[in-house]
Amino acid sequence: MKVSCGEKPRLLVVANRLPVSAKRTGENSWSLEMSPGGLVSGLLGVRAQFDTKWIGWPGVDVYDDVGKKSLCSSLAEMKCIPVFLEEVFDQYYNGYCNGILWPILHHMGLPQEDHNDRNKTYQTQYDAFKKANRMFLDVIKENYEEGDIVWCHDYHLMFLPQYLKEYNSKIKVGWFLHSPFPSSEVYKTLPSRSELLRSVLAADLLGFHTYDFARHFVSTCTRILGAEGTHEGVMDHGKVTRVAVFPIGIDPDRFINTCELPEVKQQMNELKERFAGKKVILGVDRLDMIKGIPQKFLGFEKFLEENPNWRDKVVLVQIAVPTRNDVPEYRKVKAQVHGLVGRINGRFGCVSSLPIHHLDCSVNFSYLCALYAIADVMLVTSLRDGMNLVSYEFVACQEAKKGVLVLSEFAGAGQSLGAGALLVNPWDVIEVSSAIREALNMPAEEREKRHKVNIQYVKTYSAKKWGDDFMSELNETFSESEMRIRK
Ligand code: ADQ
Repeated sequence: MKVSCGEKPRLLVVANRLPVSAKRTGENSWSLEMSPGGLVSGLLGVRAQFDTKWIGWPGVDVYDDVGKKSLCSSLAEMKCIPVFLEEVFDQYYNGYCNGILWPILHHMGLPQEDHNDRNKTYQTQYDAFKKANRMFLDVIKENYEEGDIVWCHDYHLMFLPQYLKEYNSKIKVGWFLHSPFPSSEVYKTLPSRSELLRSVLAADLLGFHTYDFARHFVSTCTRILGAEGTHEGVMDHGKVTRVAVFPIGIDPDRFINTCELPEVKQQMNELKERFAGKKVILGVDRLDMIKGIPQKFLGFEKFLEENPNWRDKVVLVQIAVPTRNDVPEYRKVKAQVHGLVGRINGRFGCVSSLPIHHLDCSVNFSYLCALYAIADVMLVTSLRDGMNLVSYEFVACQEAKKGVLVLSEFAGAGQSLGAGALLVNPWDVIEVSSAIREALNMPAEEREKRHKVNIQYVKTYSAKKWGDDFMSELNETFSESEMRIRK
């Protein structure tokens, strides 16, 4: 492996989005802000161990050369390299990635549209998807040095492993899926199902959050491609692709240490004062249909209906950062969420107090930690979720309070934190309501016991471990396949 002068191995992380969003402040000037999201949080823990460069879309359309050049140099200071996707972005990202792949991977199937229109739209979006993957390849080619490891992330880049190997079969390529992988019965509705599978199989190592997702992937390859499932992964046309499980984590110390800062303690005191006399249930999600925010509100409404004695003693604080506003389904879910907040606050609120505080916004890191730390209950009701790092972040901030995590069994985290959390089926409003009651009434001793199990897991299965494990498996897999080729 070639090592840079910093003595660390070089790693090119390639993901749809850079970890920062750029905003133009002048002809030649840009402001750069960290963008929220699980992938970013997970990879922050990995960057330290490698000489890492991040390649991805900068979150903004730039059409002029002056702008492109100045943005490149601003981003270079943060070891980020932009891929300018202007011409294809809408069809690639809003269309194919978020309109087609995202719902399929989350078990929702293809969106219902007029059949003829759909075929036409599908083809346009699919072509844009391929073109965007080629544009990522072009930027990698400009920056690749022999020996670099290329780690591709997520469903946006399903063609990249194949393109990379066609360019240079010696590149060490890993691909990690941050979302679930559905059963083959759902996946096979996708018109381009085989091409996409074959393309990711070109990688040396494929990673998934949970055993179930990896198993679904392997059996999908056997059923759709006629490939063979082996103990290593998938064998297709004589090529073995390693498939393995790497549950992502967070950097727990970052959260634990932030909770100790005086300004964060001050924010906690202000929040405690603001909600004095009430228990706080917290929700923190991207405003996405997979996060089950309407189901969360329906469960909470049921709880208020069935437990009148709690009505003036509990508040649900929901911080929902809007995402993917250009996709119609997301606008629909936003409207549905707002309708439910109005209904529940109308039914159970009074002039001086409302049961739901719903904010469509992102909050800064220290305020997020303060919110996690003062909450009595964290309510995660994802309908499907690759992992759900919010639940890990809550646990890391609860060293003092030892609050209760109510967690969807359909989040990957349901498998990792299931022993310490109260698991729920978010579709079952009665079950969610009962779990809220149980969490609010849970004795301190029981809370402590559950927290201990959770925090131990969160500290052990950190983002650093996730990155280390993926990288060492990739190195090992690559050396083995090199040896096989030499033989
Ligand atoms: P996400 O769907 O973005 O990630 P999640 O893992 O919960 O979901 O991560 C969300 C991140 O965004 C957290 O770090 C959280 O702190 C931050 N965040 C969310 N709402 C916020 C708000 N209002 N203000 C500030 N920050 C906010 C995808 C998959 C997940 C998978 C991750 C990582 O969908 O299933 O766990 O990638 O693989």
